Amino acid sequence: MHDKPSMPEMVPLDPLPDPRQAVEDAARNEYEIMRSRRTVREFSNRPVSLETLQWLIRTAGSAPSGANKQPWRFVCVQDGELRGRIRRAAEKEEREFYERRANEEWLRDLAPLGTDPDKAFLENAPWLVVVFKLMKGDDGSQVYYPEESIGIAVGMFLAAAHRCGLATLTHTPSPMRFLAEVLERGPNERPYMLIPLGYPAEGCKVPKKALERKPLAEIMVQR
Ligand code: IYR
Repeated sequence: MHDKPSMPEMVPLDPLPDPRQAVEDAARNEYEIMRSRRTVREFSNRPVSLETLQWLIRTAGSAPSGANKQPWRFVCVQDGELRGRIRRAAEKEEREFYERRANEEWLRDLAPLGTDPDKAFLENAPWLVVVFKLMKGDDGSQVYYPEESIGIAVGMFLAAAHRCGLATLTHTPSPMRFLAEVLERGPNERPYMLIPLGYPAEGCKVPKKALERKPLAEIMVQR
């Protein structure tokens, strides 16, 4: 008869990670990252590689869209001559806006941001991404919910750039028709937004007012 082997020393099982806690931590971490995004209006001339921009645009292009029609085009401009033309045309519209088109309330709302018709960032950022909305597919087919779709894609672009340590600015000179002419886009493309992309200039500051966000209780309703 053999002795029964004695039990080896036992230790308790490590608790399994709580999957719910993992999701909450991930969501909170995402918040911490995204809340630190700031719109900047002064860019450094430090370059951003074409490959970097290509990944960001692939990310934007992965957005959901109406019937998956992907009604967007991202025109990425570095050419100095084109950017000079874009800046001059945008500043002309912006001067009109600040001097005539904007009403009192609008100007009052903008005052804490310190914006003005000078748009040096259109030439200074390493890239100028001009986003166009497709009113028809390239094959002439219908598109659906283009406004919603392109808004989502641009949001994903801004978030991705921020997560890579890059700064962006959402600029919408109005009207923007001149962009389609300068960039020789076809009749099915409408300018949607100008997005300078790069690193913030050294010592770049942002307006304090722009840091304010509504508290959760004001933006979330639970029923
Ligand atoms: N397009 C102008 C004015 C402007 C309008 C809004 I609304 C802003 O949030 C910021 C600026 C400009 O770019 O100066």
